[in-house]
Amino acid sequence: MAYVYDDQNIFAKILRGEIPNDTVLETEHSLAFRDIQPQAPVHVLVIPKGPYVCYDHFALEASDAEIADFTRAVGEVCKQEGVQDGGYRIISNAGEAGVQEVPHLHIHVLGGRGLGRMLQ
Ligand code: DGP
Repeated sequence: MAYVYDDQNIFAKILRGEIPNDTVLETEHSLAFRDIQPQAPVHVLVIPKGPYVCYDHFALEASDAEIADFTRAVGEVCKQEGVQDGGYRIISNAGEAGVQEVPHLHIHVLGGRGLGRMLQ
């Protein structure tokens, strides 16, 4: 499949500094910031800086350095936000069926409250 990245998406604008954000972590290849519509006391979005539409695009085409950096950034956010002990959920919506609103890969890190059971 050919991935088509739209550089006018909101997260691309955040990465270019055109839209403000509440950054919690920045690394060489990743940025983490608070979701504008938080669904839990902790709701952070972690994105790669590269132009990747969704998880499979990133996992299949990003460099090992980008993948390592991003994976580590998600873990760092969990640590920094203090959700390791109480537990958390990470989610990445992709495409139409996944109801992905912003077409730049993002991992939601949710925590700080009981999140209920998602999968039966
Ligand atoms: P989704 O693509 O459905 O996985 O969710 C996109 C999320 O992005 C949604 O929880 C709201 C958040 N969001 C949308 N626009 C902005 C924005 O301009 N700033 C921030 N911080 N979050 C945004």
